[in-house]
Amino acid sequence: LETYPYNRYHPMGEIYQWMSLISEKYPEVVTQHFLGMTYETRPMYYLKISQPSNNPKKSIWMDCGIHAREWIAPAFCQWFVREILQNYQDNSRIRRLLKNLDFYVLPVLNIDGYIYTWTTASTSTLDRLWRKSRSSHNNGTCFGTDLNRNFNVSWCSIGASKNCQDLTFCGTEPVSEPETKAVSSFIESKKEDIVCFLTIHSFGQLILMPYGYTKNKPSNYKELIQVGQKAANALKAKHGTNYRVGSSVDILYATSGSSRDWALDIGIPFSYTFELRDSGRYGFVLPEAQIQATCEETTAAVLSILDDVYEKYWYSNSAG
Ligand code: 0X9
Ligand code: ZN
Repeated sequence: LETYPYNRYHPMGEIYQWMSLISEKYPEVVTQHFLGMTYETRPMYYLKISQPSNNPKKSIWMDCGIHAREWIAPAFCQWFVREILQNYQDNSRIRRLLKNLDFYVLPVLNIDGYIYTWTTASTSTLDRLWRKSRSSHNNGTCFGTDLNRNFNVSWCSIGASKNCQDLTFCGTEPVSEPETKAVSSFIESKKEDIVCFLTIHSFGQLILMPYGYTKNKPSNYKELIQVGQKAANALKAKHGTNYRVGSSVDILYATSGSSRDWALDIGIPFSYTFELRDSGRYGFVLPEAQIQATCEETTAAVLSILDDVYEKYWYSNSAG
């Protein structure tokens, strides 16, 4: 584990191993838990990072790799977990966060798709760029649901397709896929505790807030913008990378059935999508040479959001 190369992309087998190793090495802070099975019957595990505390705690959720080809996302989840584990004892900021927040991290949401982009990457550029899951439709004539169109929020109303050939195929009904079922039911079961929902994608250098399915603004829009803008500033301070902050539908495009909109609508106030580097030169195929800087700056942004989340709940607790 000491020598695990965090500045490289890893095939799924190595990520499974990494999850086991890290929970063996830091058993008092990180534990591995079963979340559900993928379509192709692979186990999905999340990591819970938690410290004993007398304070009433809140929780945050972060998932990476809902889209198979966005390899920088799982790389970031791993980087972030290491950052927390290496620093929670000596760094007062991270210690304070962990005293007040439990972290749930799902390093690869779309495991079947991720494996598909790896196993066929050497023979076909097209498959390196696979996006969806690997569920079979129309008697095996077409494959994959866009898991980020399959959540139960304004399902398949806009920016999604009912044609299984399409990149944004929304599935046969809301939450038709085992992966979205697993994530939805876990989050539902913990929604009283979870106050922040982060879902990590690439590319575009954006911090996106709800909504994607409507131009209506969420009731906490101003606060979401403020917290998001502060995060973008913290990110830029690391390596000068520019991010834009705004509603998905305003600064990207319309989408329905996305996890982030669903999370906000079930009551999780701080819900964001990150679109990591770059802004188009390499796109989904971000060179490994950029992993470190991307993860450093994204860590700064996520910690900025978590500081704000912590402060908000700490002050409201202490105020009664
Ligand atoms: O289209 C998507 O699902 C995301 N972009 S990506 O290039 N990573 O595929 C954007 C999701 C933003 N969320 C919503 N618009 N709801
Ligand atoms: Zn994506």
